[in-house]
Amino acid sequence: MPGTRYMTLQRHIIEGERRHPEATGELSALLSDLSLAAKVISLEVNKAGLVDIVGFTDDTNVHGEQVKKLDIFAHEMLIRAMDHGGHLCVMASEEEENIIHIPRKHQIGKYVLLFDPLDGSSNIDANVSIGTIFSIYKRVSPEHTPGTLEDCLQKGDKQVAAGYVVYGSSTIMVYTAGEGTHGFTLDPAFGEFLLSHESIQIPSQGKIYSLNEGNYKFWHPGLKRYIKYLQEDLNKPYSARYIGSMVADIHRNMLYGGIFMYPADARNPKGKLRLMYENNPMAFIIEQAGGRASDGKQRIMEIQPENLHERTPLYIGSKEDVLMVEKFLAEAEVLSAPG
Ligand code: P6P
Repeated sequence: MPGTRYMTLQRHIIEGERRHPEATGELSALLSDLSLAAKVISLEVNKAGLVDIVGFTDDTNVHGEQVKKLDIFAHEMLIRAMDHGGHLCVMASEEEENIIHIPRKHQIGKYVLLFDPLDGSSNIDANVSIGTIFSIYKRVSPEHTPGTLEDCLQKGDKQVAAGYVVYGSSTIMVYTAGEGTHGFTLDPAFGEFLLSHESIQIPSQGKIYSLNEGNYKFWHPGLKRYIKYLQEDLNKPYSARYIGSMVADIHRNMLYGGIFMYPADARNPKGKLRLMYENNPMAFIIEQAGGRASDGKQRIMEIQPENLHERTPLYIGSKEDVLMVEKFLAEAEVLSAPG
């Protein structure tokens, strides 16, 4: 349409790179390669109900969870799309036990890519929104050598970029390269991601809380008090919204305001979500949008990872809401402290 300013993802990335004269263009190319993989995965996810790609495989992943065929497709698609661009020295996937080396025949680059290929995949058959999450670091091991586990075990504060793709009523790619958080909606008419959410700012306080209340009896006493506070002590109680697909839950809360929680509990002392593939990238995205992400005590991105698949509790979203739940958790610790 005349006068419409089409800002594609590629153009947005390149314009961001132009603001950094020292940039080599490698990160831009890496993000562009990821957007291509996202388009292909989106195509498969959106026709999953039509072809025999849905349904459980007889495989289980490194966490013993039954794996859906689309999980495997997305995992393999990302590796195939990313391993030959010459920008990476190593990859790691939530679906793979160990680090993924770049084949010898391909050039080795200076970046590290970690990803959760298809988060929320247990929702596929119910046509609930699911997502891909990615996190990018600069390597710390010597250049032109194969990447190492150390390259993959960096604090979240070291990320140079992070993003997610939510495959829902439309396919939206949200990314940050440290200069704000921006969202792009895939226009299937010409297969481009177009800028739809520029410089997202999450409300400092929301009206939505998201967590699995079925785990109530296993919760920390401070969390029980916090949830009762949201339900009983405010003029207008918060709304409970929980899709069970973190990319969709966090995306909604980032746009509307609110808090998503996957806490530690009596059964899972570290919670369920993975630090490297889910919590760190989401924390970078949310902090760049003015929000906060913690494990209930410290910022997620300050945590020094010890292993590739470690889990941490996650409280993420509007800054005031996350600070409030941290306050309830801390007060309960004091109350339950011996002596
Ligand atoms: P629960 C999906 O399996 C996932 O990893 C996240 O996307 C989601 O937020 C969470 O697990 C849901 O877990 O225990 O509430 O079913």
